Amino acid sequence: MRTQVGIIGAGPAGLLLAHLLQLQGIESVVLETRSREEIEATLRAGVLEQGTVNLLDEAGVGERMRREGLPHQGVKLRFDGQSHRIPLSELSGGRSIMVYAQHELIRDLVKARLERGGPIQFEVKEVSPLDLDTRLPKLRYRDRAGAAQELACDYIAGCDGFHGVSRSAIPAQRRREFKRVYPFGWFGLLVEAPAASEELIYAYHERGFALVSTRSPQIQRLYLQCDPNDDAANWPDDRIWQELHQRLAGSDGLRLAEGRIFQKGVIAMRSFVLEPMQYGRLFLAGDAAHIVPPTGAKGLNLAVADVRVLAQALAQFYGAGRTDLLDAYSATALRRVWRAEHFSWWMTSMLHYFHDEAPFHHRLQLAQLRYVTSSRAAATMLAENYVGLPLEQI
Ligand code: FAS
Ligand code: PHB
Repeated sequence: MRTQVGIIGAGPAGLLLAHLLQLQGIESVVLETRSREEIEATLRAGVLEQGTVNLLDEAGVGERMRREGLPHQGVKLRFDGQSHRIPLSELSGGRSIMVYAQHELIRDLVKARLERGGPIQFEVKEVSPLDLDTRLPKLRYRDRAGAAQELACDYIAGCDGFHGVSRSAIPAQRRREFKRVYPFGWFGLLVEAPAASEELIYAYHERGFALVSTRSPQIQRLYLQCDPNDDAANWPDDRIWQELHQRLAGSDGLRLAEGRIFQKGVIAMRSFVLEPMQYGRLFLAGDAAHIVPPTGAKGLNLAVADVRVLAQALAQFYGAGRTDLLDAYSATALRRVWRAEHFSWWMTSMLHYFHDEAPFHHRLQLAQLRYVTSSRAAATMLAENYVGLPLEQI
């Protein structure tokens, strides 16, 4: 088999890249190890930056997002029992965020792909990228029926997430890895209950961080700072509610509505960057090349930013035979990656309780929170990073 661009992974990075290329008349084949049902049911991110929303609109896959997504113009930081609103839109020239679940976006992208006759091979196995430093790289794999297949490509896009194969296909001596692992994780849950707040609440508390997010007026997404090696079995519902009420308690009458918890899971917290994000004719995008702790809500948005740059570079190659944007892909993408890495580390450091740190550290965190919620300059820094710097800016 032969195609122009072989794409490993049908996550937001792989599917959006395939779509953007198709809009430019560039062929691609998406190889995915899991089934359509599995990828459309994977619970992950929930916040889309302004730039991501605009790109999905421009690419013609934003209709359901507009209909069912929840635009938010602000976000709240909570500490000492009080919530403090950061007016995101007011401080960022009218930009905002959209709360729209990642798996809903995956459904939209799979539907658009299949309706346009674009190939996605689900349930493939043993994907291995080969001949990456030649003019005809290949993807060997076993298809759903188990038959050995070989896909020859001009270029390969590694969009297979943190645990995929594409990163390790880069020789060790040709890659540098930058990482930080945090001494805590997030315990995430989905609840059938009315929203406690019309905007997200990031809460700092000595018992640990808590996040009040949402999916719809009936379904809430809640997170609690927990031990990274914790197990959902250690969290019976009454312990969850008790912990949430304690961490969100205050004199302002905020009261979380309880309800049926129908999903629980522990999420690891790490920062990771691979440099460069390219090797020969292999280009990495999204979690395959970088991970951010979810505190800054950047993971999905970075994947989108990467494939926007990569799609433009591939379009320039196929349209004008030029490779300067492809040659600059890694450096271009990494500028935004490091900005998001810094912002995500900064939000994580400010809002989580470091149990092993001295009380001096906790006082510093409170001083930081008081400054960010009282200084227009500091709040503007948070706001413009949270809604996302314009994609064309960095
Ligand atoms: P993805 O991991 O989404 O997709 C990669 C795809 O490649 C998967 O479908 C996988 O099955 C497939 N694949 C893997 N190996 C393969 C192989 N060898 N061959 C073929 N296919 C292969 N971000 C937030 O902003 N907020 C959150 O709350 C949040 N929660 C998260 C929770 C978890 C558990 C995780 C892991 C991430 C979370 N993130 C969150 C970050 C998340 O949104 C990612 O940044 C986003 O999924 C990245 O998209 P992709 O790069 O497309 O990778
Ligand atoms: C979510 O809604 O899942 C969510 C929101 C904000 C974050 C992380 C996750 O920072």
